[in-house]
Amino acid sequence: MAARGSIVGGALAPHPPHLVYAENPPQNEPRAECGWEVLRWGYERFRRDLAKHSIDVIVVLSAHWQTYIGNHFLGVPHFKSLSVDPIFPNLFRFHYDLKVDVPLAESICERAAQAGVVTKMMRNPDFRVDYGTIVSCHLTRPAWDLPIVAISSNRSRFYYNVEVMQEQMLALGRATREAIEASGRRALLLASNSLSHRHFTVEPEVPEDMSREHIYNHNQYLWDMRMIELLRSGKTREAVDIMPEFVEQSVSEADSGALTWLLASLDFPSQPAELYAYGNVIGTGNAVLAWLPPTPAAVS
Ligand code: 2X7
Ligand code: FE2
Repeated sequence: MAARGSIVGGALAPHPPHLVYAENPPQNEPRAECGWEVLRWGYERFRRDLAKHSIDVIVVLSAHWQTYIGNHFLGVPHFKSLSVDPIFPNLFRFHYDLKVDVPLAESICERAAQAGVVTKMMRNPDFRVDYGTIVSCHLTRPAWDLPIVAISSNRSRFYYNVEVMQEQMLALGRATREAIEASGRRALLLASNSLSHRHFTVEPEVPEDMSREHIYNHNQYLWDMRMIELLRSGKTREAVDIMPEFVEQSVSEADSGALTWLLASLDFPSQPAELYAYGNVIGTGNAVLAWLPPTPAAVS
């Protein structure tokens, strides 16, 4: 069992709204017949493994909350509203109702600032929470019974360059770990991003028509496989080292800094990540993979 004040585990938890659409939860207005089963069943197995662990809070960094001046943190205890995907309003109209662990958010925000990262608490009660945060949290914990800490993506890769992004995310990761350890909370961390991110250009009439769902560029696929192999063989420092090239070559959503932040927060695990699924959504590459402690039954 994890000690108090620790990161219990972490996951790469991609956020295509299509996956929520295909699950038909009561919060989402559109209805689907099926779709993207490999990824959804992967999330299901992840949730089953997660249920063996006790956690108090989910800390998520989302590629779709984009802030150009620093990393921001949700700083209001409760948010309730409707989230509509700007590109796919036909698939995602989700009524969310979520709690925020504001003290932990403040602590990460403050420690990161002390480490030289520009940070800000977001105190607007009418703020609309981004769909990346919502989708990753919903697929990880559909009961919404835990508070979250939500961190924005400072688009430093665009405003500066990918090296600045890396440096800032390493510092933010250290600050996240220290704040969680000091908080007494047992936390699960989520990097909310796809891997390769080349979209198809013509949408099928039926969104869940799986005959149209595949990778559209072999080089992007090769990059996804290279990154996944590093993560599932415990070579996480190498994964961070190749992140700049990965981001450039595969147009990856890891350009949000989320994956680098996750690996730094976890202190570069040498334990192989468990790969639950890899699959395509509108042609993008998505992996559900996690680092969780071995459970007693799994220890020989
Ligand atoms: O945000 C996304 C994504 N990252 C990948 C696929 C489809 C839609 O939205
Ligand atoms: Fe995305």
